Amino acid sequence: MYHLYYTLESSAMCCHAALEEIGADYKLHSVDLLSSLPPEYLALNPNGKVPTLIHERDDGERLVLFQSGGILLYLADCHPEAGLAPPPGSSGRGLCYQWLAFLGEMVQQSYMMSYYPDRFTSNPDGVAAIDEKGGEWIDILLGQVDRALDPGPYFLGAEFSVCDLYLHTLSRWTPAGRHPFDRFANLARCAALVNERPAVQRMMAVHCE
Ligand SMILES: N[C@@H](CCC(=O)N[C@@H](CS)C(=O)NCC(=O)O)C(=O)O
Repeated sequence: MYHLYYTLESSAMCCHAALEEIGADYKLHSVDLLSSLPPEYLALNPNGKVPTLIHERDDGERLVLFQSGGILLYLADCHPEAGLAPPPGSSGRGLCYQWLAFLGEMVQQSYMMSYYPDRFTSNPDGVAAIDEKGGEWIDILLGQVDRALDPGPYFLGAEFSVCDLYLHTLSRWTPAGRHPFDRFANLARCAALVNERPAVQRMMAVHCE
């Protein structure tokens, strides 16, 4: 049994979609990021972020995981029959590690600079410049991903993987129309393709009713 701690339209979307792809038994637990988080949640995820996954394993262990990239790979490993990642040791798996790390460490961080610029400086006069720089980085990095998705349609060519679920989640991060994905044809095509998957549609029905 899995427990996913989530907030609507957050990084948890890709993990939620992966649970749907697998057809696993899971429960959703809503986390209110706008209120101060209870100590019980901070004990699970000391960063005070979502997602957090708890896996009550068949061997009796209760595993707690945070960071969506790690959660996605763990789920892919526990359920190889779902075909969410190429086998460990394959070249496809290497690329899967690369792109998940790139999306999490680089692309997501540039979004953070743009949406939470005050977190990157103690100088109030520097906030606008960090937001601007974040936007520049988003363009540079999404451009790189767009080239990697040519010819695609997925990160790993013809083979769908958890990298595409992560990308689909990032494609939703366009508050007030900022940094829209449709400037990048291959990105937009990949996100649209992922969006059509029945499992992703079930996840979207919860997050974006
Ligand atoms: N790289 C992390 C990022 C998690 C993250 O930043 N989640 C956001 C929601 S999309 C969050 O919890 N934000 C609350 C905050 O930063 O205070 C992951 O993918 O799990």
